Amino acid sequence: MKEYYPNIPKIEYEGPASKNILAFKHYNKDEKVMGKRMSEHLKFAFAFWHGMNYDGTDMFGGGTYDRTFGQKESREKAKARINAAFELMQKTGFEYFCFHDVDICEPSANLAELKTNLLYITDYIKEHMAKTGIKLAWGTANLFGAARYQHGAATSPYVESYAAAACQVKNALDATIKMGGIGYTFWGGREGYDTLLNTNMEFELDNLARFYRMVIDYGRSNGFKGTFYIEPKPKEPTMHQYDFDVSTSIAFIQKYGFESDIKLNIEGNHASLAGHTFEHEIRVARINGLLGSIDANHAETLVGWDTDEFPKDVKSTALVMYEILKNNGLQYGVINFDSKLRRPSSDELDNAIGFIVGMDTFALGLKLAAKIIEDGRIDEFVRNRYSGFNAGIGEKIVKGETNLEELEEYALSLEEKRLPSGRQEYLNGIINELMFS
Ligand code: XUL
Ligand code: CO
Repeated sequence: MKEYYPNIPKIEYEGPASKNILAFKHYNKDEKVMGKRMSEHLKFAFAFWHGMNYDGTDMFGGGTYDRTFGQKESREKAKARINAAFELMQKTGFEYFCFHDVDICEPSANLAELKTNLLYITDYIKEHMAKTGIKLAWGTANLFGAARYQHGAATSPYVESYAAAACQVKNALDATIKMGGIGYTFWGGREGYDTLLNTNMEFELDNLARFYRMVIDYGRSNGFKGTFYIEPKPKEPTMHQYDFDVSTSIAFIQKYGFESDIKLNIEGNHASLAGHTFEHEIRVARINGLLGSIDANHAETLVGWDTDEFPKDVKSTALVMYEILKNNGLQYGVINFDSKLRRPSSDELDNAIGFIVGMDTFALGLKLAAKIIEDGRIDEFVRNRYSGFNAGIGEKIVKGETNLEELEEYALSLEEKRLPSGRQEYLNGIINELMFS
């Protein structure tokens, strides 16, 4: 079989002192952190769309890196892309991958062709999966690229678009089931609106729920035992998206009764676009028992759009991994590299370097999160902050054994006094200390 990346060796762990750009400095997959191997904590998944397809094209100019695999658009190119992807995944140590229907096939002129192409290519991918042991994390359908979704897919006012979306999701879910995926993602890039002046929001949301119900019923009756995820994003491409953030999505999940089938796939850059931190979104999902999977990337917060940068900020990955450790791991999902190269990063080594540095950033984050938990000062500080609710009137509040009259009486008996400090500066100092000790 042709080697696509002869200049990229199998990436090994060489330790923090290594200066080799093609080696892990911190991600040591068999090293144990809090009793579990790093690779169990960090189930990295490779995303076809950014890892293989995106060529650097932006609003102002064409591609800057070669993603042709030496072929013109054809089935041969689609196969070459699969070969190259599995080579790169093996060399960089991915154990999972994720796909959109259109990422893995040759271009399809219509839905019938897409169905045929998907059937063909998934047979081909399954051969690679069997040879390499690499597994499918999740699949999804691209319901945003084609003109037929210009007004939305499952929230379109046009039944033709709705049915087309149903057809695409049915086939993408069949492909996911066929390849043994552990999840299926709904990301609603066009599920939203640009102006309320032409939109029946209530009808669109009810229709979206009817759509998800049909997909879940179809999946369950065809042997899919995995988790469905909603991936929140507030905007882009649509002005206002219905899956705005985790809280909004949870309200939707609860309103339509999807709690037992749908969890959240949370993405770092989407969190920033919604005005939240990545760890905030994960915390909201986790305390509601709805943490599914994550899409790992970082925002460039100085610009207002989705830049999908490779993970680079250790403090952020530490706070993310802290949430994941507190959740006893990602029980329903993976850490998917929905991350892409900067346009000027056009050398053939850059993609591999992006993965190495991204994985190292998560490994450092995991170690720092474990240190924060083992050190215990931060958890203890938080516990103590609420200790007034452990006894007396506080305990009665928690147990639901008091009322406004009793609280009034208690409040009137108090003398005004200064409250304890929140000590944010001290807590920031602990993170710095643990980071560099
Ligand atoms: C878009 C995005 C998608 C989803 C899958 O911002 O993140 O690639 O992850 O459709
Ligand atoms: Co994503």
